[in-house]
Amino acid sequence: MNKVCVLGLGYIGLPTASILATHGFKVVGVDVNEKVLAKIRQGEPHIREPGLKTLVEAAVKSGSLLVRSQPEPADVFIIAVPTPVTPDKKADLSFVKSAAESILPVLEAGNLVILESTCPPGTTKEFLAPILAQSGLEVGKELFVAYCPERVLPGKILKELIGNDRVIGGINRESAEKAKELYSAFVEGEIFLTDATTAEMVKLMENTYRDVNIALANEFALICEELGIDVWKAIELANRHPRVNIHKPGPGVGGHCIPIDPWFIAEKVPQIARLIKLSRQINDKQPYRVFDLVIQLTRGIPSPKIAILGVSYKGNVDDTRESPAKVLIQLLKEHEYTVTAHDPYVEEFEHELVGLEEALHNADCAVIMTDHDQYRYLDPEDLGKLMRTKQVLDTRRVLNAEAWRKAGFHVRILGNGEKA
Ligand code: SAJ
Repeated sequence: MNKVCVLGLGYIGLPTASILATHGFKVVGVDVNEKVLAKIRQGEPHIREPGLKTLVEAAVKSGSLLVRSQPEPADVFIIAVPTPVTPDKKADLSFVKSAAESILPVLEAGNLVILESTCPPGTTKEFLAPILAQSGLEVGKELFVAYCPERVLPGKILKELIGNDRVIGGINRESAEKAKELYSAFVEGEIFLTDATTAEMVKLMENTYRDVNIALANEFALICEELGIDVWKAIELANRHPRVNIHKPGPGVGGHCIPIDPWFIAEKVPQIARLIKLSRQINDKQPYRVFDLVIQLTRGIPSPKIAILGVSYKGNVDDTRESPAKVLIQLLKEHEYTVTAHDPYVEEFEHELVGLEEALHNADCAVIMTDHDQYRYLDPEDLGKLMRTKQVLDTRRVLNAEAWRKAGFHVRILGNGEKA
């Protein structure tokens, strides 16, 4: 195994291609987006991720990472393309299909094809393998096929690509063994072998566990508000139990994984996956809950202006996919609120982004939607002077509420029903 062709140079494909290229492999990265290719050719990643620029630069400069718009013959093909969810909550496998079809002309006996994209259980066996069989090669004997989910956390991708344990599901044992050989070149975590459908399910279970846990936290938040207590304190105390790990409530669940992956299980077994679907509904409702709180806080204020702080889906990343802030901004605009938005990480967004001071100028309520570290250290004295009404709604509990209250703010924290 010398040459690896990585299809899809996004959040997973690009870091994986660069790591392989700096671990002794000749790597050809393939993407359909010419702009992405042009940037990478200059050693510039098109996504922001700690450490990635240095790595891509090194990989490109050394000549070990080349980028192309079409696949080339290689020993291993890694498919890392997006698998979005359709409006009726089914996996859209069209990118997997076109990536698989694009390698048909260059596949050779002895090749290994690895799917990394998140997929409904059964995809590798029932969807990918039949496409690859069109090459004329016998899958499992002449052509090895495995599913190896990525499990890395945006913001820590490079560290986790190397350090995390990996699960590899082969279409047969030989396929899994071959894939293990590849990942062993850079993975320092343990590698576990299983069958392809189990590996697909493992990936979906990890993210579904998190979604259901967050839904429970969000439900606890509503209950605690009703009971006049603080959910954050209650969760902290409950989590002192050695076998309890309740996640955090918040304004909703975003990103390209957790709000989507549970649907890939539900589409296969809609009658059985009741808790999974209910949790999705609970989490999707959270931005509406935040909207209700904004209405309460601005009641009686003529033409209220709301400043949204943070539009990415979570702290310290620039990714706005499925971000709860999008839903909230849309709702506010539909109800004729004046809205300004600020985010220190995000460069491109569907609504205009402005500087922090401009966002807060004359605002009647600041809404913290993302737990960027920078927001923890905001100075309420300074910011209060900019605002028309000193109110802040903290949906992530990042502020020092006492300091803000001292500066004259009315502070509302999602999930805290205590009378301030
Ligand atoms: N969130 C909460 N409360 C919490 C934790 C998260 O409301 O207690 C929200 C976040 O603010 C965010 C969303 O959930 O909007 C998802 O964030 P995340 O940090 O939980 O997850 P992702 O989407 O950045 O990455 C997840 C990870 N999965 C797990 O931790 C099980 C990552 O390891 C996966 O590789 C990734 O999904 C993926 O690609 O599938």
